[in-house]
Amino acid sequence: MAREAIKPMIQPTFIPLSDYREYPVEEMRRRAAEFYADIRRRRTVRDFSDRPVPREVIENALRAAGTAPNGANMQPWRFVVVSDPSLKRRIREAAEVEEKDFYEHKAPPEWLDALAPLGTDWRKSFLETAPYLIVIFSQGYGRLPDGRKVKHYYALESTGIATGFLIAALHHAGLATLTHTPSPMGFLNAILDRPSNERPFLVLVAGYPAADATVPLISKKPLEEIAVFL
Ligand code: IYR
Repeated sequence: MAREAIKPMIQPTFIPLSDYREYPVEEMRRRAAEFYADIRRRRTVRDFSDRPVPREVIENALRAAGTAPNGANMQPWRFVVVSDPSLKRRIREAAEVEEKDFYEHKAPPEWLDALAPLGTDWRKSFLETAPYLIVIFSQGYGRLPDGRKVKHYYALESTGIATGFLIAALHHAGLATLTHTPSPMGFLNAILDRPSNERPFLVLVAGYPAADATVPLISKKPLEEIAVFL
């Protein structure tokens, strides 16, 4: 027997789409080209300066991340912004323990080969040098004030989209970032005192690049390799 439709208790409220902007098509072309030209300058940086960054810049980048599309608008993310030197040191020390194990024991040769062009190793001094570590957690479920669980949908996909917005926002502001994924990342819950429904997603290192920063010579796939038009 077909399940009877259960009417949700909450009815939607609709408002006009008043913030949408249509651009004349030439302006649209120009904007698309300019955005690409700007975002393609973004590089993952591993040499950071310790120069301070205004907290307001980080706050607005996080507000931008918080506008990301996400499953059922549950906004299943939590950004823990770490600037305290002793917390940064503890994160570096714990990350380096995991990373040393990864590079020296756990990583299969194929993985190490794939990482070779990037020149990475287990040393993560940037975790102490950079002014901000934004530790991003994904909430598999939420909690109501009374402690009951609220189901989240597409939590990891949603957190990934928000993280993309955050990286783009920080780049737009003129900061460099590094997406760092120590593996496993459980130590982040312990150090940052996060509850068990929050899973570490990645550590986004943010700041100015060091004056003598270098980046690996790598390339991005051309459009023909990443897209198909049918
Ligand atoms: N987590 C390690 C290894 C690493 C893995 C991938 I996949 C990268 O794109 C880069 C590094 C590290 O941070 O060094």
